[in-house]
Amino acid sequence: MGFVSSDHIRARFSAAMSEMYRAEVPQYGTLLKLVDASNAAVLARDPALAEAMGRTGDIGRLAGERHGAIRVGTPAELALMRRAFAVMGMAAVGYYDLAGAGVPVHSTAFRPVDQAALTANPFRVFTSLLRLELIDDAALRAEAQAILDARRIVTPGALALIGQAERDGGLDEAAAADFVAELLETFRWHATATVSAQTYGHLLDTHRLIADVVSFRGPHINHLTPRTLDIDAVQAAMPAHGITPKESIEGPPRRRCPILLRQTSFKALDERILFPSASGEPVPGRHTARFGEVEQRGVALTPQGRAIYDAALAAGRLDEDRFGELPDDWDSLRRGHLAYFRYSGARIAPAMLDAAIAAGDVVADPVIYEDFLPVSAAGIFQSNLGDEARGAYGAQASRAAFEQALGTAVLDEFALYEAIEARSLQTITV
Ligand code: OOG
Ligand code: NI
Repeated sequence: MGFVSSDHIRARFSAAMSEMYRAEVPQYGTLLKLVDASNAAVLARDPALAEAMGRTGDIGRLAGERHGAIRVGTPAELALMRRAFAVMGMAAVGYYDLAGAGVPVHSTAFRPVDQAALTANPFRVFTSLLRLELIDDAALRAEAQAILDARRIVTPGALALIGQAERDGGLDEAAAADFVAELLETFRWHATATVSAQTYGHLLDTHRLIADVVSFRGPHINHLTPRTLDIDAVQAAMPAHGITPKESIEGPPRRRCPILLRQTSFKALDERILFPSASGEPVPGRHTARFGEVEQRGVALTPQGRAIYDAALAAGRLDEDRFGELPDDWDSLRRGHLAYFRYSGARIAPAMLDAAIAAGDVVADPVIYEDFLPVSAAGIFQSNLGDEARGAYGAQASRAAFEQALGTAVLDEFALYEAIEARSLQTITV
């Protein structure tokens, strides 16, 4: 039948999205160049890092590595995105509740899960579902619901190809190319709103994010984020390239041994849009939604390591040197079971692991964190929605409702990292 791999479709799709967004938001193209140059500089001055990234295969994925973000309006749209991403080998990992941070959404990340797929292309999409139930005004809530229920966010062609892939178990080269082209339409920017200027105004007054999700044909990609090896350097270089970053970097401080995820973004563009009107003459308006972001990824922490990070974050102690108990050297992180590692090298008896590492017979490389951080995500949302967009949502996390909308449970990120570490251990033990 000649199916192409889901890795191949994902890589094509990621590249097509990048090309489209470069045309839509030129500052994104500038940022890509900046990141490429800074990554080359880091690898040139740090041969040990270059060697380690060569060993794990991480170096090959770096140039094409990025994440995007979309916001969907209904459970049916979320379920449809799950099916579309599944064609590209991407599954929903993790649950992020942002209502507590004043943003009326909950989210997951669609991403590849096993090590081979991640090495091939780790493209991820942070996907948020609007929580319409958090809109107080019943009439507006009903209007938004009706608008969302009436729209179709994927083309008939994409829908047919999703069905074909599900039925046949894959797509051949020609069908994969069609699928990528058709699915791209879902995420393209449309400067014409689907609602009147008046309805847009009401939605905007309720929450900027609600206006962004409800007023357009579908979930336009709102940013794409390349991966840098030195986010401080990129943040410092942005103004000289005409890009104004948000004031501070989200996530952990700079360390010798990077952990989790550090991110910074530049402000959303103020864009001209058109509203339909009863007279047939479009009404001009403006909308801010699309922005840029850059991130640095570090080691994935175990539940114990993550608990230390979360406690430091909650206590506002992130900037303290080494924030307490989370050591800043790879061996202590590994021996303390605070972070995940991938092992390679000679075959040894399990009890000899530490000795073999000390002798240089076995190498432990950090497992890269492939997910997101809820507090950082809230900070990224807020910096682009404006601080006035902070709602007061008492509602608790609603993971069960999210999973019901998705049509499946989200995968547990810790179990995935654990499996990557365990599989690598198997390859070196006798
Ligand atoms: C998503 C914001 C979260 C990240 O990198 O944490 C995010 C959005 O604005 O839709 O992309
Ligand atoms: Ni992002």
